[in-house]
Amino acid sequence: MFNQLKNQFQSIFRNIRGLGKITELNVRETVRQVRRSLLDADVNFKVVKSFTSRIEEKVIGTKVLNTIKPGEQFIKIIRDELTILLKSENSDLILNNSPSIILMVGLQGAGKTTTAAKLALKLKNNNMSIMLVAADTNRPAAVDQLKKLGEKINVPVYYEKIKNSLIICKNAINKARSLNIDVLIIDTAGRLHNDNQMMAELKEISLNVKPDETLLVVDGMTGQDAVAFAKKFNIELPVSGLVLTKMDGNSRAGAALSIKEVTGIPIKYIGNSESLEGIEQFHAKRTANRILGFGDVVSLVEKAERAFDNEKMFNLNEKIDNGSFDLDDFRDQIIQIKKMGPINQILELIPGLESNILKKMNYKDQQINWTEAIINSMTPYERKMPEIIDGSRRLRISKGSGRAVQEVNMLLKQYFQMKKMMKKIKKQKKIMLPNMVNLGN
Ligand SMILES: Nc1nc2c(ncn2[C@@H]2O[C@H](COP(=O)(O)OP(=O)(O)OP(=O)(O)O)[C@@H](O)[C@H]2O)c(=O)[nH]1
Ligand SMILES: [Mg+2]
Repeated sequence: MFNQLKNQFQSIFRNIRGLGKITELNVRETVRQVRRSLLDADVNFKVVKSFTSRIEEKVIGTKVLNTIKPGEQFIKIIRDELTILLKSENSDLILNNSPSIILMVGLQGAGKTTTAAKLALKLKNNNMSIMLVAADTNRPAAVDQLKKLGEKINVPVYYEKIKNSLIICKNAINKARSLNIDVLIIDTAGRLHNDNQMMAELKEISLNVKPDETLLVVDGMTGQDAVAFAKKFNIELPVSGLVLTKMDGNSRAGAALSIKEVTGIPIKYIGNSESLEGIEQFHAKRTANRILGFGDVVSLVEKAERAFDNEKMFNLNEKIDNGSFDLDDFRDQIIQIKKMGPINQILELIPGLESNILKKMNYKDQQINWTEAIINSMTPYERKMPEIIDGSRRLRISKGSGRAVQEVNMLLKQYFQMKKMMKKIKKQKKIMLPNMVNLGN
């Protein structure tokens, strides 16, 4: 996400940090570079202009130049301003009714149906009961698409074989009431620009169902077009929040950085993959950190907390302690890491890992599947006692998993190294623990 801009900010920051002394002249030069990078990333030119002049004013006005670490102060100002640019008062969903209603609206193909299902899964995982409503009666396959998604995530989908989407919505609300559903998510038909009839239909639905949230789904790849559309759309229908989709692709940061400032509507979610887990709540500060290349530790920890099973973590600790960590445990770890999402997206959250290093690592998500395939091709005994895996066993495992023998060798080498490291950790724990007790006294 935001790779192009991230690279540019990293090189700007390297320059600032390298400067022994910062003068008004090089403040101007740096601000000029920031301006150019933002424009290259397709950020709205008015937004860029006011953003950069605020930075320039603050850096020069607050006498940053005379402080001990002017470079760091300068960077902090950029970070604070970027957070302000992205921040909104109400970026959480406000769901106070029973059922609460979320209306998904937007242009054709923006990602409404997919986002409806992603959101359903997310809220369901927060212990809410959800129902999806197939109110797109325009496209024949739309109902089936939502039904399939609903099946995948085990969320009921309300549909009817009639054309009138308002009636479908009304009936769905009654059904949701009778089933004590907490949140109803209505998927509507995608409209084209200037489609008045569709707009009238949406307005009618909105007036009648009185949604708690009207989420405008915009395709992040379309940059300033998305911003202009959101602004126009908001005049016709009150939008309570934005979802920017397809932020995983080559989308530049343009839409994300301009849309709140231009439209005044908060960004509530970001779609970052085609998979149904590919949605994240939008946080201004975390996003600013990511754009500037500072990583996002909070999101990383949250992801890990969700993916890692507490009991398994406890067992792992014990296994490290008694030296019984085997390849079954190794596989368990892999499975848990896989649950955190695509590896590249996880790596992006690590502070200080510059994007050019990431590129060099060129980590492929299949790699983790290949490792799993190799372990799966071992017998249970081999997994418990990896020491017995000799040349001929390695050959058999390689054939069984369809991976080269070198890869099998590499995996075993990594495993033995890991085991060695665990022994060291265990020793350190022993040394540290008595010391800590001493400190406590
Ligand atoms: N990579 C990626 N693809 C996405 C994302 N969100 C949606 N898509 C893809 O975009 C395409 C369109 O998504 P839909 O959810 O059908 O879009 P829609 O707005 O409901 O489309 P209509 O109902 O035809 O107006 C699908 O192929 C989705 O898989 C995302 O965050 N990342
Ligand atoms: Mg759809």
